[in-house]
Amino acid sequence: MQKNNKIYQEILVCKANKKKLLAILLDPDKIVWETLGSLSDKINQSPATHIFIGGSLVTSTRIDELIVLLKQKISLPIVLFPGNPSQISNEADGILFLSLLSGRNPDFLIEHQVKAAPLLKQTQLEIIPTGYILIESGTTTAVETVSQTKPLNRNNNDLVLATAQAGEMLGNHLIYLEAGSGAQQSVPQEMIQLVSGNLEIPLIVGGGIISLLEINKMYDAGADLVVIGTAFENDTHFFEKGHAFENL
Ligand code: 1GP
Repeated sequence: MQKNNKIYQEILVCKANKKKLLAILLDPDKIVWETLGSLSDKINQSPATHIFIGGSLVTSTRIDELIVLLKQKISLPIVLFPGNPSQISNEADGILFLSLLSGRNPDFLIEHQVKAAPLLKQTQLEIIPTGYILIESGTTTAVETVSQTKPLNRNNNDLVLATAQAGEMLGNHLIYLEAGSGAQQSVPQEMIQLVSGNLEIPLIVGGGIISLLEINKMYDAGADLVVIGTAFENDTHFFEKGHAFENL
């Protein structure tokens, strides 16, 4: 099925070597085009290992253009993180082919994927099947609103673990524990520890992470890749503040 699996193989190698990964999430709707050059410089100066592009509510029709411009300056892998099939771009290197396992809305479990499959067949994108699990985080997040699903209770570790393991057994290559963009509370560390300790496949954690210290705590708990969106969007100096990363 897959045209290549370079991005995923590198993630596996990093996991095996305990090298932690960091994705900067860019929402195409929030790009200030005039400052894309300096944004690219900041990304190059940051410890980021991947760029994720997407969001729950993206309306921009300039995703191709954004990726082409980023690629002129940045050599990191660019991975789509789409809220729906309209965010597919053949300019990217790969796509998280997400299934929202925490919800029971068939549209986000399988319907969008059925619509996306013929489109993806025509691209060269590396397709990375990803079990996506939304965790309660204090407020109603965009993912919850758009998907019309409820997040899993942040105290119900057993249910989150069973959901992640079901995702792995279904053949997903990654599990993504998501608190939601701009979440009040990020995913609890005990939950990350439990899930990562009982999965073979790599674990992504994102949503509401706003300090370098917190990123390190996520790594220590067992996250293989951490996603930073809002904190970098609000302050492109975010990665210059505080101490260096221990694990990157
Ligand atoms: C959202 O996990 C990502 O899908 C990133 O969240 O914007 O809160 O960093 P933040």
